Formats: sequence, structure tokens, C-alpha cells
Amino acid sequence: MSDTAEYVPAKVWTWNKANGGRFANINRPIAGPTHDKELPVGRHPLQLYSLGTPNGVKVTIMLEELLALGHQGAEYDAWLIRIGEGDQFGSGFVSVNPNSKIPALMDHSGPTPIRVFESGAILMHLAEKFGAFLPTETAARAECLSWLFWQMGSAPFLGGGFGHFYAYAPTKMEYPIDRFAMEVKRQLDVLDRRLAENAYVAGPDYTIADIAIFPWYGGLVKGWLYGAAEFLDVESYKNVQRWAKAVGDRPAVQRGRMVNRVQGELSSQLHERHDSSDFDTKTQDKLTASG
Ligand SMILES: N[C@@H](CCC(=O)N[C@@H](CS)C(=O)NCC(=O)O)C(=O)O
Repeated sequence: MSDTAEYVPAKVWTWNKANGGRFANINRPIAGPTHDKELPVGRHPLQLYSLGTPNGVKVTIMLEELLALGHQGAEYDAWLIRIGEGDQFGSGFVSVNPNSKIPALMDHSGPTPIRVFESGAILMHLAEKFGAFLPTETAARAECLSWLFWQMGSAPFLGGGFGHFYAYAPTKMEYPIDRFAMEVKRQLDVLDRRLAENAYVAGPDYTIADIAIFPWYGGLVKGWLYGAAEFLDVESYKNVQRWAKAVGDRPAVQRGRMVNRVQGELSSQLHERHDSSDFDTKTQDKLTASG
């Protein structure tokens, strides 16, 4: 509590200083474009504008899974949006997503291009378009969508809450870290209990619920997020660990995680993806690097 004792909020909030946290340079209290910039358009029906964050890779994993199933209509160009440099505020991007956040998709496969933003909406759009990874039977579909929307509602507590205060805020403050660590551990327990009884989150089959949840909670228990694995004792969530291994081992998941990635080993970064053979070049890089 002592962390906040000296702060007395003004009567009306004003935007008058950078808050010092990581990403402070891109945070602002207004929407809309800051500059004119058209988006590139490639040759495939689906044009994705994204970055390899947990929200971004949900979509590239889905597209790689669809292609692995043989859906040629899921061929896509993935363009890199560098959010740290403000690409999400360009006029072209804002016209695809007025909320200025990746991922954003333009579907050019019909007579009129369709824009889709919000990763959950993009997963549903693709699942319905190709009839894959979303059960059609009423009860199974409801269960899958319940878990998909659980992810959409829960992850902001993990990323914007816990991750922000544990890893990115300018100082470590006990009150918010404690509050959000408690919530994230509760969420992990929700998943752990569910996965004790089911192979995948929505039931016996792999669905868009797994594709949405894996990059966040799978990544967390694998130690990929916020350097927080020990702090949150992620090893204790045995069922989540088992599921994260099964999902993470899928070749399409491994390919999807490489797309639009700008961190980690260079051989794991495929900044843009325009053809399935783009991954072969990366495999070649890996072989060359390992001698
Ligand atoms: N609910 C959105 C969240 C998207 C989101 O938060 N994207 C972040 C990167 S993971 C972003 O683009 N941030 C840029 C910004 O806030 O300016 C979704 O699931 O699509």
C-alpha cells in the first residue's frame, strides 16, 4: 500500500508525462492514425498484419494448422507490424483495425475484401470459413467458444496486469504484483483442473480454444513469458505442462511461432512469410549455424 500513498489523483486526468514503463513511447490516450501509410498487399487471399507476440501467433498457428490440413485457401502473406515503432498507428493499419493493435487480417478471398480484427474474431472467422478446429455440434461448439472467450477475457490480467507490473513497470510494487500473481495462479488452476479431465481445453479434440490459450498460458508454463516461471511455480501445474508439451510439439505450432517473430535466435525469426518455402530457408539457416 505504501507504494501509492503519495499519489493523489488530480480532479481530471491529463496526459502530461511519459510514465517511464516499457512501451511508454507507444501508449497514448487517443485513437486514430498518427501518419499516412498504406499497407502492402501480397498475392495470397489472406493478408495478415501482425507481430510474433502471444496474440499475433494465435493467427499464424491457425493458418499453419489449416495449411497442414490441406486448405490451400489459407495461404497467406504475413507482414511485419513493428508496434514499438508505431506502425499500428499508420492510416492503412487503422483502417483494418481501428483499435491499432495486432493482429489484423484482410480477407480478399470473396468479391469484397473483409477486415477482421481481435485475435478471437480472426480465429472464429478462419474456423468457420474452413470448417476446422471449431466443433459444429451445439454443445461442443459452445464449450469451445466458452474457452476461446475465457482466454480473451483472462489474458489481459496476465499480460496487462501481471506481466506489466512484474516485468515492465518502472518500479516493483508489491500491491499490483501480488494482486495479479494471485489472479494468474487462479487462472492456471482453472486450466489445470480442466486439463486433468480432458486431453485438450474444449474436450477430446484440438480446437481454436487451444490455439488461443497456448501462446499465453502454454508460454507461461514453458517459461517464455516475463521471466516468471519460478515466481509463479509453473512446474506445479502438471496438466497444463502436459498439454503445453503436446500443443508445442505440433509442427504447425512451431512454424506459426516463427512468423513475424523479432526476438530470440535469428534462425527462429521469420520476419515476413509469403510462401511455405520461406520456412525451408530458416531450417537451412539453423543447419548452417549449428555447423
Ligand atoms: N484483444 C486484442 C489484443 C491485441 C493486443 O493487445 N495487441 C498488442 C500486441 S500483443 C498490440 O498491438 N499493442 C500495440 C499497442 O498497444 O499500441 C487481440 O486479442 O487481438
